[in-house]
Parts: sequence; C-alpha cells; structure tokens
Amino acid sequence: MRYNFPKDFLWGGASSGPQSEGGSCEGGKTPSEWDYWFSIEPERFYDTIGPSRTSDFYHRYKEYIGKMKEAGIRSFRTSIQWSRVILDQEGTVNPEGIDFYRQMIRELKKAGIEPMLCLHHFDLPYYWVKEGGFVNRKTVDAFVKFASVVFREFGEEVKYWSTFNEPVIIPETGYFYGRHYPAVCDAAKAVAAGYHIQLASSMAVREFKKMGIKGQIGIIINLTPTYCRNPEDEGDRKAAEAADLIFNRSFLDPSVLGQYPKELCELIAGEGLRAPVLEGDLKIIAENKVDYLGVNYYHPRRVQARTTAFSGPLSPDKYFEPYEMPGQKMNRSRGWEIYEPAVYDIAMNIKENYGNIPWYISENGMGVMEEEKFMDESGQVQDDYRIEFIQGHLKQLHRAIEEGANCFGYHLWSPFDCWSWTNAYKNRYGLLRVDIRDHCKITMKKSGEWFRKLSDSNGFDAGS
Ligand code: BGP
Repeated sequence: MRYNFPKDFLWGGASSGPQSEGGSCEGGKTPSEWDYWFSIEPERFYDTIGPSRTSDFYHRYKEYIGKMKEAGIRSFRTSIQWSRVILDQEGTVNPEGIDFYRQMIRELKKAGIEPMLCLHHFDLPYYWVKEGGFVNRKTVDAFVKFASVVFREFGEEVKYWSTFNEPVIIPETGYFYGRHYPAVCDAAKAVAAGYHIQLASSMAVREFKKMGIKGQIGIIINLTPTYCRNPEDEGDRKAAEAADLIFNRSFLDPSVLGQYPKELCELIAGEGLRAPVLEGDLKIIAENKVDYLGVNYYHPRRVQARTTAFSGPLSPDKYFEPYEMPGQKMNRSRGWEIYEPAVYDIAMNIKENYGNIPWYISENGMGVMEEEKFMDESGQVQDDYRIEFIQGHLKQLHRAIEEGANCFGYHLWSPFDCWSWTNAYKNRYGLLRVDIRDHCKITMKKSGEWFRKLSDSNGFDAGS
C-alpha cells in the first residue's frame, strides 16, 4: 500500500544547540546549566562525556547541513543557546554568537532546508541558574529580552519559531525526579518554575506579535498519552486523569486554549500549593496563544491507581503508579515502550479538544545502543529497526490525516547522532552516524537512504 502525505508536508529532523554544537567555551559563549553541572558532577554523565564537544556542529555545521540534505532532511529545528547569545544578567549581546546562528541559517537555506528555531531546550545560562532559574521571576523577563534580541536579528529569515521545547521536563526532571539540574525534589519550586515557564512562553508570543514578526510562533510539547490499566476501574481512571493533567495539560491548555485546566488548579491547591500568579498574568496567558503546536512523541504513559501508600516528599507519584502492560513492545535500549497508535490518539485529541490547531510531529525517534553491532562490511549501520519504527508511526499519522488531523510535518529526532543529556552518546538516534571517537566522522545509515526516498516522494510503500 502507498502512504502519501499532503502537499508541502515538512519532512525533517530536530536537534538542539546544547546537544549538537559543542564549542561550549568558544565564541564567547558563557556556561549553561549543563556546562556547570558537568563541571561539578561529571560522574552523572554516561562515559563521563559532557556538553563541551557534543557532535561538533559548531565547527562543522556546513558538513552536517550537506549530509542532512543527502538524507532527505528538508526542514531542521534546532535551538538557539541563550548562553551563546546573551552573556550576562544585564543582557549584553554576544556578536560572535549571533554571527554563528546567522551563518547557520543561511547555510540551511542555501541547502534548501527550512530553518525552525526554538528559544529554549533545557539550557538556562548559569548566570540565571545561580539566581534560582525559573523559580525566580526575574528569569521570565530575561527570557523575553533574549527572545526579542533573537527575533530582531533573525525575524526576517526564519518562518517557524517555538518558545520552549518540552517545558514540563524542567519541573519534572529538575524539581521532582533528579534527572536534570538542580536535581531536587521540591513541589513548591516545581510549581513556581512550571508556572513561570508558561508565563515566559506567553510573554515571548506577545513580544513576537508586538514586533510584527512575519512568521509563526509555537511551542514544542511532549505529549505522552496516558492509558490506564483498566478503564472500567474508577481508581485507575483517576490515576490516568491526574497524570494527564500534570504531564500533558499543564502546558498544552494554557498554550493552546489560553487557560489552565480547572482540575489542575484544584489538584495543586489541594496540596496546599500556589502558583506565584501576579495581577495581569492570566490575561497575558489568555491573550497570547500559540499559532501552532510541535508535538514530541516517544512513548505512552501507562498507569494504575496506587497499590501502596505514598511516602516521601510530594511528587506526581502520589497520584498513580506505573503499569507494565503484559506483552508491550519495547525499545529495550532506551527502556521505552513503542506504541504507534498513540500518534492517532494525539491527533484526535488535538482535533477534538484543541480546535484542530495546526501541528506537526516535532520529535519522534528510536535511540539504540551499540549500533556498531549492526554495521555491514562497508561500515554502514543497517538500522532496519529504525525504518520500521518510523513507518509504524507514520501509518498512524496517515490514518489521522485522512480523518482530518491538521498535521503539517514529521521531524525525526534526530538527523544525526547527538548528545543525550546524562545519557551522553549511549543511545543513537540519527539517520547519520557520528563517530565521536574518530573526529566526529559522519556516515549515512541505511535509514538515511530510506528517509531520502520518503521525503523525495512525499510518502512510502509498505504493507498495511
Ligand atoms: C526529548 C528531548 C530531546 C532528546 C530526546 C531523546 O525529550 O527533547 O532533547 O534528548 O528526548 O531522549 P534521550 O536523549 O533522553 O534519549
């Protein structure tokens, strides 16, 4: 069967500044939270590989862009590192940082690749981290100033913008589960940081409109559809609703609908917590909805009602327990379930409950360990599992589009192998292999050849 996609569908890929550029002490860049965290706790990073070099995109962007083009990448989202562009709390602009991104944008356009820029991908400059990061409202105003500098510099050249990548990850991993800096478990700080990030996003949207920038501005949200163990069981259903409110609707509703879900406000108040809302804030959120949505989807969340009493400092775990569905298909390398129908469910949720806002899959991909084991004699990684993974998700997307989903693109994470935070280079995601032990040599995987055909012909043939 042939799966064709709409005209002008964006076939592309995503990476981020901190995960690809390296050069973290070069070109005047100041340290980000990742540079700082690695400097004090390098052992938390797989193979003790930190953010200083990553895939060396900073020096070799021309080569990467050429290879991405060969792999069929026609649009590319990356992020502008705040710490490369703004040097201090006073807002001093770094001309070398601006120049790097300008050259990158031009090179992408020359190659026929549409640049899409995100303003924040988990990478706060250290000079704001030490002030408490997004827990401190000062960071909100600083973010908007940073955004306005970038809009002014590149607003004429870039059509697609996004404020934050996966905003919920910042409170989730930094203030509940210890996977990102500052790695504490503090619910009051999580609520404050989460709220300030939403406000910063809405204020950046307002700034974008005020400046009359011609493109569109969105937000990238990791939607993790929640499925409960037994939909007939009220406790399980409630567990799923709570997880959905905390992890999905906390940013989806205010960004797209301009308001927080009432049930989420009640849940937070029920814990004796309060978001630091100042007069006028909710009006800003209400009036500055995004133009489009980017959806990162990797895996579903399966939950059940708690079977044991909750103890320890307050965290979302109070409301549910993870549920392991018997027979679930797994990507064992990353430890994530593979569940393609969630793409269809996400699409229908956006269609039915979020006004069918234009959206695209801004990340989807499969991280695999030790890919060198899959090399043929010529040294090419035979990643048929990745091709199968992409096809499986695209089939569900195709079905959703046929039923009216307003989806305008699919971006793979990632066009080339890049650095996965504390997992460093443990799992590889790219269509292009990057040999970090051999001067970041770049080679095309089998999936790169397949992706090229996909984007050239705007679809693929496969069994149903
Ligand atoms: C998303 C992030 C990316 C990327 C990806 C893969 O959540 O937006 O930055 O890292 O996940 O996950 P990981 O790198 O943890 O394997």
